[in-house]
Amino acid sequence: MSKSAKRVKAALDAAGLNIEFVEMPDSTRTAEEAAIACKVEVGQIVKSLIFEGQRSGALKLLLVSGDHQVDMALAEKAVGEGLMRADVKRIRKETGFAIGGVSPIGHFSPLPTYIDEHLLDFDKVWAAAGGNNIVFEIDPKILLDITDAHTFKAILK
Ligand code: 5CA
Repeated sequence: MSKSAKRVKAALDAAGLNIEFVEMPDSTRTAEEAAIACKVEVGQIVKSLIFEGQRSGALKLLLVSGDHQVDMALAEKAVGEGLMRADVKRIRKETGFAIGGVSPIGHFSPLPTYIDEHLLDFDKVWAAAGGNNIVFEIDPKILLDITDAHTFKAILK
């Protein structure tokens, strides 16, 4: 397992969860690819998107269903400030994850987290485990709990 995946595993263990990671033979880099690999609806894939607060400069983590997209006005309302996409190099340096493998948990330091309420419609969702072909399954309510997330509304793609 990569260092990044080990960090995700350690964070899940610390939250009292014993979750098996699944290493896929094919890429899970995008939500569409992950849905095929996991044999689930694309809506059940968790996209872990990193934004930067325009006022605070702080990174914010938005967990969005694979069949939803962020509506900037709704997201900014939830977060309480303007948002812009974070720089890829900054994401790598500050979270420890590369695009395509950003996990909802196990960042170098925890980020303020917001979860698309649509993810809570499913019994199980799948998220990146720190690499571009490694994923894990989790109850979205537990994901909300362990990331201390606020809910927000995203919109259908
Ligand atoms: N492994 C899958 C889900 S299991 C995954 O990580 N999906 S994702 O949607 O969270 O990650 C890909 C996302 O990274 C894209 O939706 C996009 O928002 C973002 N992304 C891709 N390329 C770039 C880029 N060049 N700069 C900033 N963000 C990017």
